[in-house]
Amino acid sequence: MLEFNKSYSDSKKILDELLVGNGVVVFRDVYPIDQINKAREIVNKFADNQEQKETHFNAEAEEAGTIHLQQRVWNLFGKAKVFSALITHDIIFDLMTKFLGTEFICGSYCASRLLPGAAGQEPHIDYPYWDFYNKETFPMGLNSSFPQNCQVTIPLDICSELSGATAYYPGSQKNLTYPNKNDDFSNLKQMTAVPGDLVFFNGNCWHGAMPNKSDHQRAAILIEFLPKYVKPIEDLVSYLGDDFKKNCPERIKQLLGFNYPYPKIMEVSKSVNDIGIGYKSKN
Ligand SMILES: O=C(O)CCC(=O)C(=O)O
Ligand SMILES: [Fe+2]
Repeated sequence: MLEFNKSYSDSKKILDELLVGNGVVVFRDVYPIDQINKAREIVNKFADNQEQKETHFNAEAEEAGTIHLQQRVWNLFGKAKVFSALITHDIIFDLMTKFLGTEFICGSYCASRLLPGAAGQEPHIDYPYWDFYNKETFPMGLNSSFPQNCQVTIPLDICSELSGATAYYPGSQKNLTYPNKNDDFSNLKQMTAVPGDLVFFNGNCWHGAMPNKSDHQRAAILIEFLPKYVKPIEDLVSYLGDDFKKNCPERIKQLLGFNYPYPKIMEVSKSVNDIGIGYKSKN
């Protein structure tokens, strides 16, 4: 796993590692520990008190009757201000702007908490290909030559081999396929990281939460970033009140997709003609 600190200079090396290298990069010591602890406290409060929410890639845990040990807290924008601060970090905006385009958006913002005894997830790839096992529902010739996703993990607890740090299969993102039981998973690595770190990985890289065999919880924030034109998995906008939407910072507006107005109700839209570069008329 390539490691950097906050003062990296070569973003091309980082983005190449995500696209055509091992698929995972970690930044050490990015967030102050009290900011992470604040986020952790809120995630724990919700995870402790809410009903079990939708999760995914957990068929084995469901069968074993331990799915309640793998918890999700969704809609982090709506939970507390600290989550807006974490997601708008300059490193995230610098790298995602280059990787996914200047109007990249957030497609999901949640926390994943594994309690001791949690079974972990099956190996998978992330959105927009998370149901790529239904290959016939995707366009012909689809490949991973350019990014349409980037995942970010912000550990809230120690993510160790024992506590179920997310596993990944280095380089598997280069060939867009959905992993299955006949694949060779022997070269499995884990995204080991501690609170304060910031992990990026290519969602096409085979990965999944591992079993938590430790005696402590393993919570991590999971963020899905997408180019502006991909339909997100989580409806982040409907959760939020007008007050939040009007008063949130520009970066949050971008993340919520407000800068890209589609689908638009064209029939009632005012008469505008603002798409196109105007080859002749504007010269
Ligand atoms: O919690 C984790 O370690 C990974 C979760 C994940 O990959 C997912 O839910 O798509
Ligand atoms: Fe995933």
